[in-house]
Amino acid sequence: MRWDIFCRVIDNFGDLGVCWRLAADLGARGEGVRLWIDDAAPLAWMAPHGAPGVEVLPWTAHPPELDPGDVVVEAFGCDPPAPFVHRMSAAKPAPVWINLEYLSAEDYVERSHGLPSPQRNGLSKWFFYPGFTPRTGGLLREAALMSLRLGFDRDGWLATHGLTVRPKERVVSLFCYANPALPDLLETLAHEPTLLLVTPGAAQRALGADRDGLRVRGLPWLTQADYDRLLWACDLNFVRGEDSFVRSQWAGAPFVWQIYPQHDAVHAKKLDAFLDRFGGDETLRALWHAWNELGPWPAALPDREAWGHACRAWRESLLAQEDLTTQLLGFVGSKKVE
Ligand code: TRH
Repeated sequence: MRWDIFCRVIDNFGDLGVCWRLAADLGARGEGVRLWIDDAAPLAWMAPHGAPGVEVLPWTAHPPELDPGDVVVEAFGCDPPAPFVHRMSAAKPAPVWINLEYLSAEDYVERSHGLPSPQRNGLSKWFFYPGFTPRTGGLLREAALMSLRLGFDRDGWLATHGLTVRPKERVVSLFCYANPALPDLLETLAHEPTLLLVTPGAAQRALGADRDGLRVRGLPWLTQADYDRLLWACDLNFVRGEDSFVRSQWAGAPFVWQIYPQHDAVHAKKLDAFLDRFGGDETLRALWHAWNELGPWPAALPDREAWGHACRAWRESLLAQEDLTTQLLGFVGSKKVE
């Protein structure tokens, strides 16, 4: 099929990150994708070589006047341009119109996933919710992901980035927003030998020099594929937003999520909804709350072995679920015959 994916960047990299990942995954499955984006600049580091089957188009004030394909995905309610929507309603047959929503573990997702929203032009827009349970649209997971993860050469990959792990050193990655708990984290990490690998942006700006027990190394922006490998290389990953959060779950190592903060504190509810499903114990909850300014810094990190076990068990439960792209293809197929 021919797909049009519309993406408007609100801030950060998650909007583009998710849309690019979906576009590339569809392309890898033989679909033809046009990704309409208002700011494609981060693709220069996220995906410098592009992806088979994916064409990137500028979403400017006067975007190219192209006819819609078979499926239109509007990411996160971004409202495709009015002339394009007009052409959608004139098309015979009309394309299947999907609104791909933000990820949440909250209960409303199961209730809302797959519902239609009738539009004034006579078309239906279908809500498609990613999620962690079988009654949601699932999570993006490329077909080859787990086999690549299995065959991963950790030391080799680290070496290509000029990094060597010392004996008995723990490796931790850090991708975060500005975070007042950072000094507490550094203090805690330094209790045992740690190599801290820090992504660009807020994390790097806030970090100082090495100290006893803690070696700090700044990284450049990595490609999406290489960022996965960073997560695979680490014993503990600090992630944020939406896409890196999901990728850390596929990595299978302990992870700590800094949720995207919202003004009305709805993010606290969203964070707890995930913790409730994940089933973390009190030490884990305390750490996650502290990292999100929702509680005091805990005395210790969760028990490493139990934490690792919980993350691998969680990954297994997610692997039992169909991935988002497969589900989306099935969903679109069912709407086309109606
Ligand atoms: O950048 P983010 O904070 O994005 C956020 C969230 O999606 C949030 O929910 C949304 O409301 C807001 O954007 C607008 O975090 P996220 O979702 O992890 O996206 C980062 C992307 O960048 C992800 O696709 C991984 C990618 N990435 C790389 O490709 N290379 C890198 O080196 C790093 C650090 C990230």
